Formats: sequence, C-alpha cells, structure tokens
Amino acid sequence: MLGVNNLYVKYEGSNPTGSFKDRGMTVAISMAKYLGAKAVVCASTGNTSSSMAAYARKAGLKPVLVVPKNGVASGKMAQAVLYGATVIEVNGNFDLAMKLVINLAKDLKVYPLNSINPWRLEGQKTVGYEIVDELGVPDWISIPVGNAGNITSLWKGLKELMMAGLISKLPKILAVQADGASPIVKAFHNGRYVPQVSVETIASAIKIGSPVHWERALKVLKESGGNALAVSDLEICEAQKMLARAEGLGVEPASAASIAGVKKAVDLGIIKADELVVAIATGSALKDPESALGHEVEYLKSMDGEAAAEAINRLVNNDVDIRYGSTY
Ligand code: AN7
Repeated sequence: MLGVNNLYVKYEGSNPTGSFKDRGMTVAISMAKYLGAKAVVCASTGNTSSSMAAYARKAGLKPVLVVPKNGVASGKMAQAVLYGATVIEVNGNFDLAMKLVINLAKDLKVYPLNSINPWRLEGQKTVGYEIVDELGVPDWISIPVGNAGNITSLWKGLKELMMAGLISKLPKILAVQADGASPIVKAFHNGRYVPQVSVETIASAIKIGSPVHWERALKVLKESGGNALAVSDLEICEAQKMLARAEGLGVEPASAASIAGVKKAVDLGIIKADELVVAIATGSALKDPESALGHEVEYLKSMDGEAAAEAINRLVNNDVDIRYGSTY
C-alpha cells in the first residue's frame, strides 16, 4: 500500500501510559527521587505530562503540568486528572508553556522533566535497542518530530551500540513533521533554522514551533544521511486510518505522521521499495479519541433485533475484500 516491501511499525502505545514517554520518565523520575525533589514539573502537549504524572505519583512526588489551553487531546487530559496532577493551563501554545517551565524550574526549584532533562533522553534510547534486537539494523527509521528529544535519543542510543561494537552500521533517519509545525523540516531543506511562531495541525502532540533540540535533530539527519519531510493533516489522517484498518493498529495522529512520511519518502524516491524500514508509532489511538471519531464508519443506530440480523446478514454475505478495508 505504501510502495515499500518491508515496513515494520514499532508500536509505542503498549507502554504503561500509552506512549514512548515512559521509557525516559522511569529513569528521570528515579533521578528526581534520588536528588531529593519534592515536586516535578513539565510543559507538555499531553504525553509527557501523562507519563510524568503516573511515575511521579508512584514515586511520591507532586506532579505539576503546564499545558497549552485546548491543546491537549482528551485521553491525555483524562490521564492527568486520573493521576491527580496539578494542571496549569497557559493561554498559548506549547512553546509558551515550555518557556514558563524553564523559568519556574530556575526560580522555584522544582525538578524539570522535559527533554531538557538528560535522564529522559538516556531512557528513551531503549526504543532503538529493541528495534535492533528484533530486526537488526534497518535501512531507515522514520520518526515523528516535535521537540526533537526522541530523535536525539534514538540516535544517541544507536551510536552507542555502534561504539560498543554491537552493530556495524547505522540506519538513515527520516524526521517527519506536520505541515503546520515544521521548523526542522524547513531548516533541513533551507539550511537555516527559524522558529515557527504560529503552529497548526491535527497532530496536537507535535504542534511545536520552537523545538528545544532542533540543532541536535539537524545533526542526526546529517550524520545519518537521512531526510526530513512534512506531511499534511489529510495525509496524517489517511495514514492513521490505513494503519488501523489494514493492521488493526490504533495510533494517535502524531504517530501516524511517521507512516505518512514513509509513503511520501517512497513516492519521492528517497526510500527504495526493497529497503528495510521501521516507522515508530509513538502513542496509542486512545490518547486522542476525537481524531478516531473523525473517520467515517458504517454506524447503524437504534435497531431492533430483526433489523440488526438483516444488517449482519448483509455484511456476511457481501464478498467485498475488507482485508485492507473496503472503506479505506
Ligand atoms: C505521540 O508530550 O512533546 O520530538 O509534551 O507525544 O521528542 O518531542 C510529545 C511529543 C511524537 C514528538 N509523538 O517527540 C509532549 C511532547 C507523540 C508525542 C512526539 C510527541 P519529540
């Protein structure tokens, strides 16, 4: 369907809070505890905050979340409420929340747990280890990029495996951003980084205009001989639906971006059909139920038993091949 023969999806939705953030959070919260912190803080588009709240609670630390007003998907907000975090909403986007946290951490001595925290990035290296364990070294790893912590961490982990002599080559990294929030993609192609002031995309997790690790992300792309692509919200939604209906894998829009990116890269001749490709799907579809509910489906309401039986019969007896979703 995407024009590539060997595509694997590294599904991060099965981590304890439903996203890749748990990999780094368990390490960083352990360090916060070790350092004697009483409270921890992060700015977040939702997944860092879910993860931080859960691990902080377990460690007996107070979680303080700084989030963009109306900028966090409802599954992620539900987690923040469930874990009993203090939630501070700012009138602005993630970039404003991030600025606030950097100042808070300086003045108030709360321990910051954004990816400016080095322990987060140490923990997140394990995604690369697992890929290599299961598959060996692929030709490409496609990864959605927001604040660019994950791409930095992935590459650090892989390079360390190489230095340890455990692998003998490195993959090319494909960084994927949303059209409406793509400062790193633009910098990669234009040779000049400009933070993006106004950002817009359905992929709220990566709606970030001023990524903290932009410079490192560009270095990863250069060192790996990789590439960077922006995908539209439509392409993201199509990839989300395709993955769900062809593979039964539910991912949130930001994660679907990495699949949409693979399709685009194949179309552009950047990825070749016979190359081994891994797309990292960073978070579960349950994080963002609204995005899932936006897709079309046959939804038969208020039926009695007879009408329901008729509808089921119709479905069973029609011979449309739904393996890839007749409705895709
Ligand atoms: C599903 O939770 O930034 O490039 O505050 O939730 O390391 O930022 C989330 C980011 C990709 C991008 N996919 O990772 C946050 C936050 C999902 C995400 C990213 C995020 P980075």
